[in-house]
Amino acid sequence: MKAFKYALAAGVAATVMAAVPASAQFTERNIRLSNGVNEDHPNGKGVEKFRACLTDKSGGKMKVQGFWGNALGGDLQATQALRSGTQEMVVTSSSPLIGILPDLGVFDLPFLFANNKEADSVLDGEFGKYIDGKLETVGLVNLAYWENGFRNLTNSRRPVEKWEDFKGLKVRVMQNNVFLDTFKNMGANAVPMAFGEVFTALETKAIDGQENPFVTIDTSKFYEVQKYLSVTRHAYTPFLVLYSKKLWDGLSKDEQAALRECAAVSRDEQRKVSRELSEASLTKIKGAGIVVNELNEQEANRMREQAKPVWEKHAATIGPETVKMMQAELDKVRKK
Ligand code: TF8
Repeated sequence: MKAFKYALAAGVAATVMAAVPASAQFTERNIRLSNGVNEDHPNGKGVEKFRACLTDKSGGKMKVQGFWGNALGGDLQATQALRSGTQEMVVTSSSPLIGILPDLGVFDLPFLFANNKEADSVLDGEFGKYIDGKLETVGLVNLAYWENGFRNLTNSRRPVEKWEDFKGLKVRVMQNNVFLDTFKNMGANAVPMAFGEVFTALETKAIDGQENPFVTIDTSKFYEVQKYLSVTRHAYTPFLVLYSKKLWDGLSKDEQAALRECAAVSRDEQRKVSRELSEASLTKIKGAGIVVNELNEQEANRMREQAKPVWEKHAATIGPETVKMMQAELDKVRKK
């Protein structure tokens, strides 16, 4: 029996050794990776894949410790911890970070992407790399773009079927001026608020509504404290998978390569799960008694028109070059 156990242990060790070249340089590391969302969000599967991939590539040396539901602070707070080198990683929306890098505001422009294909092509292509370069200058290494998703409006007052229905609704928006203006411009009473405060604010009716993708409305249980969901798809905000540049610079080339490869592998998994769960989440939300409405084409177009001044107003702050480059990339994708 003992011999059998030893043989088994040796076998396992051999498998691990075989995957990692003898010359590779890996050090025992504990990588703290925080998330604002809960673990049943698609990010849970993304992180699981990331962890498994890193274990494999580093022979078990690089360990990933996931934190969920803002346990290490909100998106912005965690990102600042990365910049000062006191935390390794965060998966965060780009939107709350525009104070750190104004160019990120380009992703917040209303009705920027029309579908997943546009978002994937722009984020995984030249434009994504261009933003990655800018992020490095502010102390952040972006390993990949994961999916947060197309955002939809929920509220407790009435169905929103045309832009005039926003009038007077007290809607929580992210701490982001592009979102603030988009909702003000629709006539809503927009209230910037950190994600961690949203559930309670909805529950106590301090606010009427909020906007997020179906998977977040589901896994953060907003559907329990909301009555109406309007499929507005007014923005697609990506997740950044960030590593502290300060700590990154102390990693070996092998460790850096493993992190990049694993972030890309888990990106594919995270997006796949996000898209599958999106449908399931919508079904669950409907099943919970939320009244769901789509926008008809005419009203969707009117909403898009109504949002246009926000582009003009914010192009200068985001950076005209960045907005122009985004438009050129989108034109390319749309021609394909
Ligand atoms: C928001 C965002 C958040 C994400 C998450 C906390 O509404 O969409 O859901 O940033 O990581 O604040």
